[in-house]
Amino acid sequence: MRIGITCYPTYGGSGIVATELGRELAQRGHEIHFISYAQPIRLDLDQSGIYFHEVEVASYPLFDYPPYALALASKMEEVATSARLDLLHVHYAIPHSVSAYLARAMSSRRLPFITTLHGTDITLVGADRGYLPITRFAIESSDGVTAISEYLRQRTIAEFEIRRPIELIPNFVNCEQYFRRELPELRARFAPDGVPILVHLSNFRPVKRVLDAIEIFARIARQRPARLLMIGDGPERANAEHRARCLHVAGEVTFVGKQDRIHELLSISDLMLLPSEMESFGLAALEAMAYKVPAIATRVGGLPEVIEDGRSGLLFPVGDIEGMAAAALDLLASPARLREMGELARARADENFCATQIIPMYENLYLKVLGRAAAV
Ligand code: GMT
Repeated sequence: MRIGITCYPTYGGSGIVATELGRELAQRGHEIHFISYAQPIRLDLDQSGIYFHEVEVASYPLFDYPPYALALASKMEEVATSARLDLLHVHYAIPHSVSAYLARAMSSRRLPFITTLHGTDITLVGADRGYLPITRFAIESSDGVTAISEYLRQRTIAEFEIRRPIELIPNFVNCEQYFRRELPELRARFAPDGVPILVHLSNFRPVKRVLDAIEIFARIARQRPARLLMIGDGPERANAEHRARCLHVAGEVTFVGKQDRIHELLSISDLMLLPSEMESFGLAALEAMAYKVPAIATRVGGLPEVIEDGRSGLLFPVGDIEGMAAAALDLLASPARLREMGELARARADENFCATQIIPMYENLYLKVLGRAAAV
């Protein structure tokens, strides 16, 4: 199939899922055309079957807000015609599904579109009264809709009063490429004295409660030597650095910024801290689990669908800094239990979230939307 994929190209779960999906689909022989305002991070244009089309948003003194959604719609239609796309698959409802709706209406060829809901497009942005009606309209108008967790599926149906079917297709990792490597030199660079390494990976937005990660770590570091790797960047980074200084752990916390090397950094980590206010899925936790790094996370959104509490990780109420710190200290004091939890985390990823299981679900949906397969 020839598929146009649109996503936010910046550092964020939905863009990563869309990019990985495109890469997997291209490997399976499909032709994938990314359409966005910038090349998505993690996208390798040298991979056969992958193309990138940049959306340029012309400005004009009259425009306080350049109309990206319209420029995107025009580009989608143009690419669909020139590359003879079978369908569009947009990630994150706003504004991508509205642009796809316009492209479909403009196109002289049949151009169905699928919307994948990722989380904040429903829970924060879409729930805003200013966006709710258009989000609901775009969801109802899509030819196929998927949500990345059962939590998000149910919440979308309830809050947006959606009457059409929404399919659950969970996020995934490539289980062949995502595996723990032994990297003693790199590990020694971050933890020279062989102490355990905790890790936080996010876009440092307020919803991630990055300061809680620092608070939790400070309580751990008061009791035992440890290091914290902070991977990612975003609005809360300066506050997090400041809090680390205030809590006298700046020397033990390394902010590495946005990273392409997460394979290596997760390989040298022992335990993830993911104290988010909300996660519709928690891709960072799944990626860590593939590297045998269990997460201490919050019992919110779709996280309980990813992490089995007490088995492949531990779940706590939002803001329970003391509870999360105590649990981390217990685990670090028992390397055998930590190792076992890491193994179970990997097994959970293997059994439920490998690309080999998930990509065919998308392919089946594409065929269904194209009318080439019997409706399920
Ligand atoms: O969490 C963010 O701020 C980024 C956001 C996105 O759309 O890029 O992440 C959402 O999608 C990810 C991929 O499906 C999920 O793993 C995240 O849980 C979800 N974030 C939230 O629901 C807050």
